Amino acid sequence: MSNFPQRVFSGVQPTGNLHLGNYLGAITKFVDLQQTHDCVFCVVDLHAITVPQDPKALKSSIREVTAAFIAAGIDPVKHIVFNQSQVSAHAELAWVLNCVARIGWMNRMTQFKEKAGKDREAASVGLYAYPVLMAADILVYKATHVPVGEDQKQHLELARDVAQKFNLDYSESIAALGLGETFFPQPEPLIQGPATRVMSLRDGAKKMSKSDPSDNSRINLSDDADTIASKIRKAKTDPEPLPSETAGLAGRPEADNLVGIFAALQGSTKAGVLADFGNANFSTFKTALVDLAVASLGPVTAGMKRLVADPAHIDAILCDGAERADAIARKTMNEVKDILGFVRAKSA
Ligand code: AQP
Repeated sequence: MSNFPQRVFSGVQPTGNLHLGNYLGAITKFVDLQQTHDCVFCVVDLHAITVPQDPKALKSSIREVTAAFIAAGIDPVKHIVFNQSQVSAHAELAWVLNCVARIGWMNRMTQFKEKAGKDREAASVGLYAYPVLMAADILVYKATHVPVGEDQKQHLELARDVAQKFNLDYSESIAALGLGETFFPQPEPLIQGPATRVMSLRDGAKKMSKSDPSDNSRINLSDDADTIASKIRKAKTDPEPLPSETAGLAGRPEADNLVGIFAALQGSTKAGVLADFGNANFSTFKTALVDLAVASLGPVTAGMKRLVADPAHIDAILCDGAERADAIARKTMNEVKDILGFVRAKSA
């Protein structure tokens, strides 16, 4: 692991309605990590088509996610920002890794069960194979660190298993080619902070999600100040005032969620928030949360709006990022082909 240069990879699906969970669980972490790491951030459009997409909406979602990255503070010049379908090595490596991953491992993936629902037979093969594509996304850059929300933890574990099995299955070939003791690193999930799993504003037991039919369940990055205020005011709570210590949040999922959101937006901790708001009633707390959310998200929303108004500029950023990503991914893919024993043109 330590032999690999540190590199961050992560992705966001362009499936519409980017929300506060995506922002706090992933995008703000990306922004912080670019100070210390070499980063690759991807708009994972190949993942998006595992469920039906309207082509026009998909295209604008790809640009919108890119705009969100940049408006939040990601630097596409120092780091790499691109959309997955422009770098064919993702799909190529995913096929190879499909032949490494075991069906038993895939059958344990809880997100497939949730997303496929009752009619599993009708789900796409792509939805089933999604975690292997995610492993390929990470491993094609030999990424060592992957900032994600808690919902992606199991997929990260699968990526680690796939990397390990590839290294083991092909250890002789890897050594014979002088490609080191292990070819792929064991990518580490980075799941930290008070908002690794932001919950629905309508139900503290459900994850805030793009696909929730209730728009009031989430704060979208495209919401204006009035909409944010109205959604927070309507957010489900319980009748008790806030506790003054975190232990008092146990068994109070809605209170826990709102305190976690506040802490993440403020860059503090739940304990810090409760030190200020312990014994406060929800109406006082929600007023402060509205102010904080509007002040934090307002500039991001405005920046996104500005950026999406110039699609040619966004497309140029994505094309430049894809070229730089391709140079890294192509090298890995060529090495993988050599490891497997495929014949290839040496100039490729
Ligand atoms: N509620 C959440 N809290 C914290 N982090 C979250 N993430 C998603 N929801 C939350 C993190 O955001 C990143 C991008 O997610 P994604 O777009 O790739 O896919 P997702 O996890 O499937 O997002 P949704 O909103 O939940 O979409 P649907 O409704 O389609 O299932 C990831 O790092 C994810 O962990």
